[in-house]
Amino acid sequence: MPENVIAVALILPDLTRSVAEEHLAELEKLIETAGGTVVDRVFAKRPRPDPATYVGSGKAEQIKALVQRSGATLIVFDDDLSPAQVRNLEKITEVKVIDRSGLILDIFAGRARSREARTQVELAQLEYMLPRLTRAWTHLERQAGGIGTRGVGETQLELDRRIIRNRIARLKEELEKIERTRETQRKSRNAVFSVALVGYTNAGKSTLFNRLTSGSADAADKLFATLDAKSARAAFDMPRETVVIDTVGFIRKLPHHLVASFRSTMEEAVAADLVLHVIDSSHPQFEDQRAVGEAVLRELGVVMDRVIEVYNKADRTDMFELRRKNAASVSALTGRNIERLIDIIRERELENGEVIQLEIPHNDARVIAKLHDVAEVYEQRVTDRAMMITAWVPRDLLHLFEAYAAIGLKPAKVS
Ligand SMILES: Nc1nc2c(ncn2[C@@H]2O[C@H](COP(=O)(O)OP(=O)(O)OP(=O)(O)O)[C@@H](O)[C@H]2O)c(=O)[nH]1
Ligand SMILES: [Mg+2]
Repeated sequence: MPENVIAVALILPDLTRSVAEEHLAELEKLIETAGGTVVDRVFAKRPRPDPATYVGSGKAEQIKALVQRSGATLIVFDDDLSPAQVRNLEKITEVKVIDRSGLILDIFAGRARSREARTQVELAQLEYMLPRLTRAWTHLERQAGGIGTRGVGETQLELDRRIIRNRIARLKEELEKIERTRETQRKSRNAVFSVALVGYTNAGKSTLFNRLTSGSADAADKLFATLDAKSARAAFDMPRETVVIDTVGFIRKLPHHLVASFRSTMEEAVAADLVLHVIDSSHPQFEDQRAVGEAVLRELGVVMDRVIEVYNKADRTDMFELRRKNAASVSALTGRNIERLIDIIRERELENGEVIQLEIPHNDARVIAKLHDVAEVYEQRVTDRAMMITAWVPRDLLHLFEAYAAIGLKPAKVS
């Protein structure tokens, strides 16, 4: 889409000018991400959107004049438009009109790599397209029916709709299949501790992911640089094997079709033992972005107890001191305070298990090996008969060692 674009936003009564400008700045960034160049921006102050033209017919005429002056070939609106609004606006301005959802879908379509992401994006695009099909085909409606014209008598529009509906059904089936495989993989990874990075787009999730793993996720000053969930083994020391999961970012007014189709990807993150909500604390709208993130997490059913807020980009604000529970202030870019965050992650993991004392006979080498594999051994003493071991064991694996508990499964004191 190497196009010259006019970006349009409404200022409704509950919005201040500066907030509206921030929102438009975000839209511009989305447009640039899609490959467009913003040549003009338009605000329309209104009590409510106009049902026919969204901005009102006077404003629409002004936009038309701007189009002619700037040679723009596309107009992007910061809100979702009805099919009728798009039709009317295109008629007035004589250029292509898309809304926020259409733009985000375009970006996603250009980014999706994995089979799952591609399937999800196509599904979202078709669902977005379905109710908007009318305009292209209205001239074919009301075609005569009757015997001998079955199929032919069906309007082109209905035919197209049916093809799309069939395709949607197929994509949904395919996604279910992918999800089932994913579910099986997840179950087999049960013994692994998982940490998911979620948050607003451009907050620094992938940069943090690269810090916490020896991974090489794409980190870039672009919206939606990441579209495929990615996971890698943690590069820091943990009581048991730990994976870190990078995810697609959230955005204000995310098209709801996308939220639905990206659910399965997000569910992987939601099922994680620990969720790090990454927030760009240097962003003028960071409080809003935090709220958007939290709302999405709640909607996905994440219990807030499992969430740690990571105030990132603290190098820009120089606010590394954060006396808030379940939160850390870091710079993923410079690495500052990352150790503190890792301590928090480790502490959380330790809460998922217990420190116990075990007495394992020497000839039970397999048990000892298993213990070293899944647990954190604090102390190990050799006696004539057995190994006396003090170890942290994940709660769901305690049963494996029950038979060897030296003093029952009571948590032991460690000094
Ligand atoms: N100054 C500063 N910049 C950072 C920090 N962390 C990330 N960035 C920059 O912020 C931009 C976005 O970083 P990403 O890691 O790609 O962000 P993301 O959350 O993965 O974004 P999406 O995948 O697009 O949702 C990049 O230009 C990073 O270099 C930080 O701690 N300080
Ligand atoms: Mg990313």
